[in-house]
Amino acid sequence: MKYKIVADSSCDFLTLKDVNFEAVPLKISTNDKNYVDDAKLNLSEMLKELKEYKGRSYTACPNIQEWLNAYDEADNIFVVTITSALSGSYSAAIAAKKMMESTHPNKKIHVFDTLSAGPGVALIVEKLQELILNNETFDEICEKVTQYQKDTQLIFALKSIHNFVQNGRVNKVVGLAVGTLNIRMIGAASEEGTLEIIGKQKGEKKSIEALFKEMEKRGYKGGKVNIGHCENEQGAATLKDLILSKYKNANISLYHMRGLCCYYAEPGGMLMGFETL
Ligand code: X90
Repeated sequence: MKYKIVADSSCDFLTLKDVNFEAVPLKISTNDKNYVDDAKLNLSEMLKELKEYKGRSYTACPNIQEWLNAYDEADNIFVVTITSALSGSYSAAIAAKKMMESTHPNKKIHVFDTLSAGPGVALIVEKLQELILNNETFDEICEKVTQYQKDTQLIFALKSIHNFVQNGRVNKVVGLAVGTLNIRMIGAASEEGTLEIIGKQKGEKKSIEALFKEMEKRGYKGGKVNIGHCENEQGAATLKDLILSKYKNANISLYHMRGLCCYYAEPGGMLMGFETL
C-alpha cells in the first residue's frame, strides 16, 4: 500500500479500517511490572493492579528504534504523536524520521505533534484516514491536517491527577486541588499542549454539564466528537446524550481508552475531542 499512518498508543486505536495503520505502544511500569500499551495489554488487570499498588509508577514513550521499525515498509508515512509538551514521543518520532530519510531519500515522512492526547489524537488519525481514502496527495494531506488541528479541541473531567503529579507533568499545587471527595477537575489541552485547568465541579452531573458548556464556549457547532473514558461508561453516555439533545445529527463515538490514557486519566476520567468547524 502507498500510505501508512503510524500513531503512538495515546490515540487509543489498535487497528483502523481500510488503511495501513500501526500503533506504537507507550509503556506503563511500576517497580514490579511493565505494561506495554498494545493489543495484548489486559487493561482491567492493569487498572486493578495499579489501584492496589502502593509504590511509584511511571510511563515511557516509544524510543527511536521503535518508531523506525514502524516506518519500515511504506513510502508515504504520516506519524501522529501525543503532545510534545508532556512526552518525548514527538522528539523520538522526529529523530527516527531524520534517520530514515538519510538512508531512504525517497521516503516521505511527516510527523504531527497533536498538542493533544487520547480523543484529540484520534480525531487527527481519523482525518488522515479520510483524506487517504479520498486519494489526496501527500502534500495536500499534510496541509489539510495541519489546518484541521486548529479546528479541534480537547477537554476533560478527571477524578484524580495523582499520576500526573507523581510523574512531574503538572505542579503539585494543581494536584492538591483534586483528589478531594467527589471533586472533578475540568481541564483542557492548552494551545501549547499542556494540561490547563478550567475549574472544579462537585459530582458527576455538574461536571458533565460543565463539559458541555465548555465545548460550546470553545466553538462546538455540531461537528464530530470522540469521547474516551476510563471505567466511566455511564458518565460518557450521559455526556453523549446531552450533546445529542441539542445537536441531533452530531457524529459521536464513545469508547474505553487504552493503557496510556487510562493511566493518566485514571478510573472515572473522561476526555472529549471535538471539532469547532
Ligand atoms: O512520554 C510519556 O511517558 C507519556 C507522558 C504522557 C503524559 C500525558 C498523558 C495524557 C493522557 C489524560 C488527560 C488529558 C490531558 C491532556 C493534556 C494535553 C490523557
